[in-house]
Parts: sequence; structure tokens; C-alpha cells
Amino acid sequence: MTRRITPTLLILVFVLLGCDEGTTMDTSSVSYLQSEATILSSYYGLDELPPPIVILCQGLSSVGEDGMPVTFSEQIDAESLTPEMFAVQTADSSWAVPTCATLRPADEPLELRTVLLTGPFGRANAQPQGVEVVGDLLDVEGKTLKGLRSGITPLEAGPSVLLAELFDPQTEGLRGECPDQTTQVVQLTWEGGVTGPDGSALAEPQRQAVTVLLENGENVTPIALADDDPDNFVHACLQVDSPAVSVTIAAGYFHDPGDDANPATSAILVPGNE
Ligand SMILES: [Ca+2]
Ligand SMILES: [Ca+2]
Ligand SMILES: [Ca+2]
Repeated sequence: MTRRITPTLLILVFVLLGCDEGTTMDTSSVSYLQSEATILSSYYGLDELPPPIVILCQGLSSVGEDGMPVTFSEQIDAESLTPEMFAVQTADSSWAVPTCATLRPADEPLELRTVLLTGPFGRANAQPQGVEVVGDLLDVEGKTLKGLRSGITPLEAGPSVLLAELFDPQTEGLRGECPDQTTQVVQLTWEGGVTGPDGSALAEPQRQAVTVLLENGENVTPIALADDDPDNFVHACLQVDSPAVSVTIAAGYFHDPGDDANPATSAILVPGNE
């Protein structure tokens, strides 16, 4: 008996084939919109990473490797982040793939723009030359950062401020960080993690080194510094009504993990993304 091909069967075959084509996606042809983001800094922070790196990198990195925070102008989609997204050009112009790439320790909701890279990048007398995004690392809007490049701040340098964002103290992710009477919060993004001298906590000398210019022309000092954890973000808590316009930090107070102190550094405030 010959089976009759009914119109219903034909439609079913067509739909099944159609579905099949739809689900067999060629992932090599996925194209992303290019992000307008830039790399604000790649900072050769340490050429001998201490033991806590094993925790930050969940065992992928080893003690004694190099550490290099790379900070972007936009926040990063953590799901798209792997070490293979980056290539680091070493002193002899060869390319090294990082062993670890993580948003830790700067992974709080308003941070997420600094990728810590670890790997065999160089040493004090043979420092890396540059870093490039070589894969589809995405920003939080889903746009690719592929093709971005930057030079590298050398090991012997101290940290500068890259970005100063102005937030309302009630912003999600900031609540409880500053004292209750705070009216504005300046989130400072540094090139690398900052502490007082010899890894000490941020204290009075660091607070007094920060000067904020207000719209009314006054210069003020923050009433406190907050978010004193081992990352490159620091909050300056202000108790003033006039909006903050810019921030200046005197040289010699904020130390990087290699204990190099900051140069004089300043930034114009931009509205924080909420
Ligand atoms: Ca340094
Ligand atoms: Ca933090
Ligand atoms: Ca911090």
C-alpha cells in the first residue's frame, strides 16, 4: 500500500525542517556590535603575586606570577570573561595568554569594570608592553570589546585615579557604606588596589589627601573614606549640598600592592550609572 502524502504531513515535514534549520546556529557567524568602551588603564601591579591570588583565581593562578588589573570605561559581562579573551605582549614582543582573568576582587554591583589578569607577563627588568582584547569579551550591554588595546603602566609607578563617579548615598550597592549624614558619594576607580603604606588600612592621612571641588566653588575634604577592601575602588563620603565637580588627590598617600605611592592625580566627576 502506498502511503498518501496529505497536506498535513507536508506541513509537518516543512515545520520540522524549518525548526531544524533554526536550531542549528552557526556560532562562528555571530557578530556583536562594537562597544564604544575604552581601556582606561592596564597596570603592571605586581611581578610576584602573594598566596591570596590562588583564592581570587580559584586555583587557576599560581603564587609568583604577575598581576595586571585592566580597567575598562564600561562594566563587563562576567559570563563572557575567560583568560583567552586577552593577549599580553611581553618585553620580547611575543604574546602571552593569561592563566586567569577575573572580576574579583572588584566584583560589587557598582564595580565590575576591572579585570585582574595573572600570568607570565614579565619581570621588573623586562616589563610587558601592551594588552589586547582578542576575543568577544562583552560589556554589560552585550557589545564586544574585541580589538581594544592599551599600553601598560610600569611596575615602578604608583596608582592614578581613572574615574570619579558621583552617586546618591541611597543607591543600591552603596547603602551602609558611608556614615548616615552623607549626602553625596564619590566612587573613585584607581588603576590598581590601594591601601595606606605597607598594606595598612585607609586612614586619616588618606582622607585628608582627598580634595573635592564643589559647584559653588568651595573645596571640601570627605567626612570619611569607605569600601576599604582589597580592590581598586574607594568611596569618598561627602556631607555637602552643592554638587561635587572634580576631585584631586595629593601625591604620596595611596599605595599599590608593590607599596608604590600615588602621584598627584585628579578627575572630573561623572554621574554614576544606577
Ligand atoms: Ca607599582
Ligand atoms: Ca569593593
Ligand atoms: Ca575598595
